[in-house]
This record gives sequence, C-alpha cells and structure tokens, in this order.
Amino acid sequence: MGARARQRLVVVSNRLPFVFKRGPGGRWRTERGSGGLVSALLPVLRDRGGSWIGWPGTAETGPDLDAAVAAAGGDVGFALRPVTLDARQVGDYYYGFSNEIIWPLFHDLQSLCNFEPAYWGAYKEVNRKYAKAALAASRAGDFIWVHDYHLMNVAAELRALGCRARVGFFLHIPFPSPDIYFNLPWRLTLLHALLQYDLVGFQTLRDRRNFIQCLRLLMDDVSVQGKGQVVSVTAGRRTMRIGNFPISIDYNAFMRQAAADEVAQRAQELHRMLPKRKLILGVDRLDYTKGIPHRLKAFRTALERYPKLRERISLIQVVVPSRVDIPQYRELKSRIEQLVGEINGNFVRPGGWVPVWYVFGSLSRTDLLAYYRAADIALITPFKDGMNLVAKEYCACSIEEECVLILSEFAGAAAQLQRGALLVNPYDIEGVADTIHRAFTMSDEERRSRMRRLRRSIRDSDIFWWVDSFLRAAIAKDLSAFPLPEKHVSEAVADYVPI
Ligand code: GDG
Repeated sequence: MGARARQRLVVVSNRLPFVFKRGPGGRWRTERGSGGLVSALLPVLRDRGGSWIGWPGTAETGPDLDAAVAAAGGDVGFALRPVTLDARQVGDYYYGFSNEIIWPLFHDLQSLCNFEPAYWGAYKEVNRKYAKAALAASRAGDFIWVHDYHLMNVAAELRALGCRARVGFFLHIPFPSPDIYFNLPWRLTLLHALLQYDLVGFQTLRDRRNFIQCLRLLMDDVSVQGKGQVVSVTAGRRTMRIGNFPISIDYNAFMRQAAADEVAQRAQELHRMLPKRKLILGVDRLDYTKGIPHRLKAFRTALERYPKLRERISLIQVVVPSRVDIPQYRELKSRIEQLVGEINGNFVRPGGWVPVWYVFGSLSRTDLLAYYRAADIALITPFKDGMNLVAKEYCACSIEEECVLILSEFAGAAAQLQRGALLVNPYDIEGVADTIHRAFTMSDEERRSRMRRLRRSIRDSDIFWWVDSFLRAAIAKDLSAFPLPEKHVSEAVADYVPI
C-alpha cells in the first residue's frame, strides 16, 4: 500500500464503538460494541492513528463520563470524541428522521414513513454537530470516513465549514429505486449532500445503480466514467467516485471461536434439549424489514404440507430487542408472539416436540455462536437488507460444512452467496415452505459442496478486504486499479437479479 494509504483516519458513526453504562455504585462501565465494523476498524485506527466520533449512547454529560470515554480511547490507542445529544435531538434526528423516514423508505416501505417536517431540521442540526467534531479532530491529510444513513449530510456540513479534506461515506442499508426515493420531500437536497463526498460506497451494484438513476432523473449534466467496481461521476461541476463494497465479517475469528470447546458444549446442550430433530435458525433484530411473521407462516405451511417434518424439525427464532420506543416495533413483537403461540398451540405434542423455540433477548457471543453451530439450516428471509451479516456469520461457523443456508433474494448478501445458498422470495410463503423441505432432504454431498463454496467466497472477501478496498478506492489515482482481483470480483461484487 502506498504512503498516502497510511494517512490517519477519522471515523464518524452514529454511535461510538463502545457502550457506556452506569454500573453498580454509579461508576461508568465500558463495553466494546459487538459489530464487525468495530472489529475491522479498531486495528486500522490503532495502526494509522486518528479518532472515532460518535454518540456515547447516553444523554448524560459530565467529567466522569468524559474520563470514561478518554480511558476507553487510551486502551484502544486512538481518541474517542463523543458527540452529545439531548432528548429532543435523539427523538427527532435518531428516532425521527433516521428511523421513521430513511430506514423505512430505503427498505421500500414508504407507507411506514412519517415525513414530519421538523425531523429534517433536527437531522441537519445534528449532522452539523458531527461535522464540527470531525473537523476539530482532523488535521491536513487525514481521511474522514462517515458511516450510514444517520449521517448523510455530514460532508455538506463539512464543506460549509470550509473543510477540504477527503471525505468518504458508506451506506450500510440499501439505496432505493427512483420511484421510491422520489417520495422523500428532501430528495434533491440529499442527493446534492451525498455528492459532496469524494467516495460514496454502497453494499451492492443494485444500490449503486439506483443512486445513479436518481441522479440522472433529478439533475442535469450527470455523466458516469468507467465500468468497474468504482466509477467516477460528474454532476454539474462536482466530480466524485461511487463504488459497491459488500461488507463482510472477520471470517477467521468466527471460525476460530465457533470451534472453541465452550461453544461446542453449548451447541451439544441445545441438541440435547431439542433431541432427534433438525434445527432451523433465524436470528434478527426486532425489525419489520426482517420478514419474521412471513417466515413463521412459511414454517407453519411447511409443517402442514409435509407432515413427515413434524417432530423432526424445530425452528429456533431469536429476536433481539431494537428501537422499542417506536410503536411499529412493539406491534411487530406482539404479532410475532401471537404467531409463535398459534403454531405451537396447533402442533405441539404433550411432553415432547415444540415446533418453535422463541427467544426474545440479546444473546452472549458464546450463545450466538452455539446457536450458529447447532443449527442444521439457517432461514434468513428479510424483505430487504443492506447485506445481512448473520448469513455470513452462520456460514463461517459451519465448520463441518454440513449446513444449509436459505436466504432471501432481497438481502444484499444474495448477490455474493447466490451460488451456494438456496435463494427464496420471502413473500412467497409456499415457496419458502417448499425450500425448507428441500433443505431438510438435501443430500450430504450437495450440502457440503454448497457450504464449501459459500465459505470460500466469504473467506476471500472478509471484513479486512472490505476496509482495504474502500480506502484504496478513495485514494487510488487511477480507477483502473479496480476492479479488484478476479476472485473477489467474480462473487463478492457480482449482481443478482431475481428471475
Ligand atoms: C445493518 C444493515 C448490514 C444479532 N443478534 C445478536 C448479535 N447480533 C449481531 C449479529 C450481526 C449483527 O448483530 C446484525 O447484523 P445484520 O447485518 O444481520 O443486520 P443489521 O443490524 O440490520 O445491520 C445490514 C449491516 O448493517 C452491516 O453493514 O448487513 O443489512 O441493516 O453481526 O452477529 N450479537 C450478539 N447477540 C445477539 O443476540 N452478541
């Protein structure tokens, strides 16, 4: 990697990579965030130096919190810069604009949007706060890397503050097609804001194509140069880069941890508790995009259509609490619990088989890995998903290579995993039911060859590859350095179009 590639990094995300909570006695406790992004960026930041800007997750302020944040930064070897938000800002910027407008709209669910005008003002105000913090933390030559839909306006605010640094943005969720995007009252302003970045990264080619179509339809003088993974876009007087970078996981860490004795024992315990049957697993945040009620109906249909599955299969559905302050999320929880109750009520055998094993709560890492290892089939059926890391984590943990992945064709991961997974349309309840039966009866040979292919593809383009390719795309002088090496381009960056 060239000298410029080693420039310091200023990461900006909604949350800091640590969660700060008061422990017994009122002292601050610090826990590391668990996502793959945190695992991938911590070593990069430690190596290059720089800082991470984000909300510490609490409305409290004060010297003891500042000291806890500084101490956490000291431990990881780079500065953490907290952005404090008051209750109104959390309500209007985070719950409001980000999660009542952008989240549903970008997942094609415009009927769930609440286009409250006051939310936009709060979004701009809070994005300005993050931009000011980024500017204060950066020095000449730094690369500022902004993450996700909460912070799309940061580059525009940075430019308004006179910042000339290189700024990149990665969108972790899908970008919708023009007919959906056009519902947004601030559609043109937001496109202009995204053009202020030097590089905008999307998860898939589909998202990137949607974005470029929106540009072409809403703006004059849009031209695209290049054909590879990263292209150059000129709109009016602004030229910047756009690419697709499918996010991934720390494959080796998942594989290694899944092989640990503690995980293997927990997985065996699960099989002892749910004996003589195959286990199907769903793990999702509580979210209406994840398609959990449809999945439960598909499982019920599979039991109705294929009686031989009864007593020989159980669905473990883990639902992790999320955004419970939004009414739609509370309603979703009740619907899921009602369906679980109905299915178990219809099929349960006294003293024996329970069709659906439902867990509402957050799992420890060991338990999560044990569920991955214990499950014979993963059933991942979001209506729409930026990528879906659970699918990749499940495959990494399938160390015996005997498991089957059933995956929605509307997850970003479908593009990369289409040749090893069984792809389904999550709205097609009977189709998903038939696919459950197919996975149940699949030969050992087919299961192994599919899982081997899946694992190879995820291993070859892991989270470190993702960080590296994004940063190289941001600084490469010549875009012919992209596409990336053949093994990556062929699968990780491929397109998927449902037939
Ligand atoms: C967004 C986009 C995109 C889940 N349950 C537990 C737990 N998890 C961890 C998983 C996984 C992560 O949470 C979930 O990631 P996903 O990718 O599946 O979904 P989102 O949260 O919606 O993420 C998505 C992603 O950003 C990255 O760009 O792929 O499309 O929506 O890592 O392991 N972790 C623990 N206990 C749990 O109970 N410890």
